[in-house]
Amino acid sequence: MLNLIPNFLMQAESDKLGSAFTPGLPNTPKTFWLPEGASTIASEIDWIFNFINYINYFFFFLVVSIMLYFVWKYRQKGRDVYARGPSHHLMLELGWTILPTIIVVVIFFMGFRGFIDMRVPPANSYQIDVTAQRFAWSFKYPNGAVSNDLFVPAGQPVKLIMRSEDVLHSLFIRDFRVKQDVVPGRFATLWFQADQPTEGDKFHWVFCTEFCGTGHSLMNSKCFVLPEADFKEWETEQARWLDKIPAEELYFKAGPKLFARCASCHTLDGKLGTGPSWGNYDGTGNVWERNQVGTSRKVDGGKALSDFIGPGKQYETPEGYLRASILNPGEHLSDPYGNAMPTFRGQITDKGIDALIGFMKHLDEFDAKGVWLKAPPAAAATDPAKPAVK
Ligand code: HEC
Ligand SMILES: [Cu+2]
Repeated sequence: MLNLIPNFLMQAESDKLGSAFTPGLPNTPKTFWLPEGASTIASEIDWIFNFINYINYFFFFLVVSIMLYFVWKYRQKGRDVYARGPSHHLMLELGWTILPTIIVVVIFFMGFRGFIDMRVPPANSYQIDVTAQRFAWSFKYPNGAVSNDLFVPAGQPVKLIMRSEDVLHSLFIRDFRVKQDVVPGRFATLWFQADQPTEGDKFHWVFCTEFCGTGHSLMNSKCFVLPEADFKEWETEQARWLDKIPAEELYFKAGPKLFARCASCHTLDGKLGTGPSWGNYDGTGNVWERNQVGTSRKVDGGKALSDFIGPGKQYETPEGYLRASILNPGEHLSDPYGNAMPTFRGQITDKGIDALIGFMKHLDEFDAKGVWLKAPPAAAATDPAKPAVK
């Protein structure tokens, strides 16, 4: 039995490089228990799931029917009647030991095979680096593009290399039937292949399934599967989108898009979340206005902004301080908040930070959802067939 395992492992791996998964297979249909399966592993997982489920139904009804029958048959008829039942039955004992053992071993082997398939990414996988932080996912592509929603090429194996900036998270793409914990201080990997491009604005949910704090339920992204050529185009576009925007248009073209990465903790309408709203919530003005020297705002448990903003101080200007709040959020904490903001160092470029600060300066030109009020009507029309480039 033991020397079967290495062959079995090698078989699983060679399948992977060969023809185990035929590209272009349709998604597996939605069932009562499971949503539509949209990856090449889905049919295997669903098969095992259904197999175990039917065994459960079978034994559940068997045991419950026998139980009900016995309840009826051996119901107490008189007060002092004790039937002397048989104390041992060899065939029965053997039967209910051997049969479940066989079933369990079969399930184990099927599960083990699926497990190996899921653990061994094909050599030609497309790699995406994933960072989990409270409370957002961020995806980085080989050409340097970064996004908060996951975009993948159809018909190609995709490998995610994942790490956490803070606590335990877990990436779960229900429709792909894949899930992997992301433990701080370690790299975790996961792979899948989706053959069917997502149509229009349809997508597959990417969830965090490890309770990671108050914003956990907001830690969801969308996964779009694009046809190979569209994906290439998206990737190139995504890597360059900021560069192409002239400086004076940054705050309204890039600001709201970048704000999407802050919106799980900061609002624009004055409602407090995990972090302070960027709107005016306490009469000291919006995020730009209240970060000027001379406002009544307090940081670090009672310090005034003038303690560290101004000529010759730690930051020359409020812009410098806001920039530092994004790159080193723990340095000065806005009262009464704790150190809950992740750093965006390496994730948002200088130009992106300029765009965000410009956005803060012009907040009065945006509605509470971050829509630019001065937008000419034509600019609002976007092609609904293509997911918005974030
Ligand atoms: C996980 C939640 C979270 C996310 C995401 C987040 N922040 Fe924060 N942010 C906070 C918290 C909490 C504070 C208050 C403590 C502090 O000052 O670090 C804060 C404070 C700030 C401050 C200074 C305080 C103020 O309002 O005057 C700025 C500026 C800021 N965040 C900008 C950003 C930007 C820009 C982004 C997105 C790129 C972002 N934050 C994303 C939680 C978050
Ligand atoms: Cu999480």
